Amino acid sequence: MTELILALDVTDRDRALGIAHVCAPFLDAIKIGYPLVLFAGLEIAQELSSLGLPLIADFKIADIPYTNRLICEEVFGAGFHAVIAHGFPGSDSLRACVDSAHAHDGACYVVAEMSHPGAVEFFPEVADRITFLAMEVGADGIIAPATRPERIRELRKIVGNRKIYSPGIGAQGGDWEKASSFADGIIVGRTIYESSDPAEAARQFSCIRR
Ligand code: NUP
Repeated sequence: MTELILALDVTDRDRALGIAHVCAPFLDAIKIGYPLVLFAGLEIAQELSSLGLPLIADFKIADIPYTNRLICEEVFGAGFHAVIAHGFPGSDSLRACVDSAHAHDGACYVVAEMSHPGAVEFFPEVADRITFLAMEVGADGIIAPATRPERIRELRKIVGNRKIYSPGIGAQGGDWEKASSFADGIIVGRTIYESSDPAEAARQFSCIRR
């Protein structure tokens, strides 16, 4: 079964909480990034905790090891269960995120290749190296593009049975069916939260992904 992760990029706290509550029965995790945290604060993690779902902080952490550690400590202290980090700052920076995540019984996922059109300007050439690095430092998995499912399949050869989560379904043009045949989970934002009936949209994804 492919997991369904809601990307909750809603910039209104009450609307975000409402959508999360009605979609929760159909979700395996909720991913929260800068849009919601900058509007609602890190406390949003506590406010969502009653749903009992893993909360992934998509801050694409990309700093020096010391700063990465500070960011991760704050994120896990706030109640998140996983972080998403960039791999390009290098092994020491990434290891700081992985070590902090594991010290909190959490997970660290690494952006191997991004899903938007401009990603092809840099990412394809470094994606394999970033993925090898992610495996070497003990990351729990990678983020790979649903918009280019053949890349998920390629990166799977490096990742083995660690996780691959894929954004880019729907609004970015990615096809859920192709992505879910190679990924462990799909990350879906606008197609669910901009729907006139977010719970029904999430329910439909939860049916088709089985
Ligand atoms: O490569 C990436 N592409 C991507 O869309 C890495 C990501 N983390 N994301 C995130 O996935 C993006 O920031 C957003 O939160 C979500 C996709 O949302 P949507 O395009 O389904 O609305």
